[in-house]
Amino acid sequence: MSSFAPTSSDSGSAGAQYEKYDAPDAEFFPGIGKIEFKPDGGPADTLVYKQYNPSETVQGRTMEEWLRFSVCFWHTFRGTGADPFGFPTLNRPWDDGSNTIANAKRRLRAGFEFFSKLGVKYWTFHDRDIAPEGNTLEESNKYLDEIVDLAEELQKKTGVKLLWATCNLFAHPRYMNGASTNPDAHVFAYAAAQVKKGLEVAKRLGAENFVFWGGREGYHSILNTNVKAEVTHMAKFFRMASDYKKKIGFTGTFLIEPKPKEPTKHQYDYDAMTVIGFLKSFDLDKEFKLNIEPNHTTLAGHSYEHDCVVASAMGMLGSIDSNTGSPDLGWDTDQFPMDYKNTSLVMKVVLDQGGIQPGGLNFDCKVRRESTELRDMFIAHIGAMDAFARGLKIAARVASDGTIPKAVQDRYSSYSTGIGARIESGEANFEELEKYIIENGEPQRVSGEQEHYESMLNYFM
Ligand code: XUL
Ligand code: CO
Repeated sequence: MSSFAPTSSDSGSAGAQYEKYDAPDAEFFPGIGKIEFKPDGGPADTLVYKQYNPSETVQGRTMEEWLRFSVCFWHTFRGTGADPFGFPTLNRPWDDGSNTIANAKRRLRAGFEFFSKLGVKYWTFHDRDIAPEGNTLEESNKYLDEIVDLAEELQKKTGVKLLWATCNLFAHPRYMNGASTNPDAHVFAYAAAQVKKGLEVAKRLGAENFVFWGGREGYHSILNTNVKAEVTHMAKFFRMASDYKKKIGFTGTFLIEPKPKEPTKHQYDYDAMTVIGFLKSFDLDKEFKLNIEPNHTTLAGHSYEHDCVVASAMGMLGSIDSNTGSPDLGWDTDQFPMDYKNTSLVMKVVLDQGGIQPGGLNFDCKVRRESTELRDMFIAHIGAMDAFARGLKIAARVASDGTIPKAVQDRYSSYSTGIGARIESGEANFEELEKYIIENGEPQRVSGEQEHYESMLNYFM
């Protein structure tokens, strides 16, 4: 059996070039200072904010309050640039590639320097991103505790907070047939034990949310799969997690992150409406909200903003993994979102529902494997933060101008009076509606004016 625990050969720092990063005051990004707001920056000034001004007020709140940006640890501090066809490419001079506590601590210190220089207030992680997995649960928990001690210290020192934590229930071979949907109850139990610890850690670090992404909760072949058993077990797992959350007094919001496919051919948490239907079917909808990732939304065949719109309409939009894909590729490329139209449509949803707190905009994004330098990590985040800041300002102008919201409101005005008001209030029935049609005949044809709306939006871009 292969070992997941740190081995004696990698129990320390792998060489002198890494040792300087072991010092508590080591600098990981020399030459890059705190990123500043410089609205008159030129096109090549990609290491300054030109749109994101954290203290600027938009619709009664600061940009920082609306946007609640977060850096994810897995892509940004565990990504190497390796892909199924090639080896690591990214220059991360502190990372010796070893599975040691010393290396984990260097990555974490690098992370907090990065968050602070960027000026984001939140971070996110999976349990196994920040600490090595051991050969037993007890060993893994011990490593995690040691790293969480440091995370707690760095959070205190920098003021950076934990937007959400999650458990990696998909990478280890034990989870190859699923975690809570695994046909083997022994694996279900392991996943439960791992999430129990994950919740304790989340509570300790003051996580404002806790995410469940069902990375292997689905199937590749229906021939070997009992769908009813699997989704029922998943619901039982969520119920137990919710019970334990209450038991330990963890107050963060539980979020499920939909994704239609990859790694399995069919994932049970296909998209926002599917997850909402699942939660309602198992009476879990009061315990959970959704963490929407637009790259997953487009993989499900929807437009970028669709799942944010649907989740919000149902009162279930809890947080956003704000990335983008390449719809021409058809897999999860986790790119940094740079498109103003996409960010405007998402921020319109956030604005209309009164904010995303206690969720945020988490950059579940990775730099391209060709973007090898440390400055590329900054440029990517800055560009995406600027895109969302610009999107916020556009959405705010759409709202304060009022033309588009008023036009949409007018489009539904027939429900305010007469027969429409009786439908709204639930008083109307089929017999009454039939009588209404016999008396009033054919409805008038009313233009949907899609092009008019598209042109109006472009006015604000
Ligand atoms: C995978 C994905 C995950 C979740 C957390 O596609 O988005 O990183 O965000 O497990
Ligand atoms: Co995600």
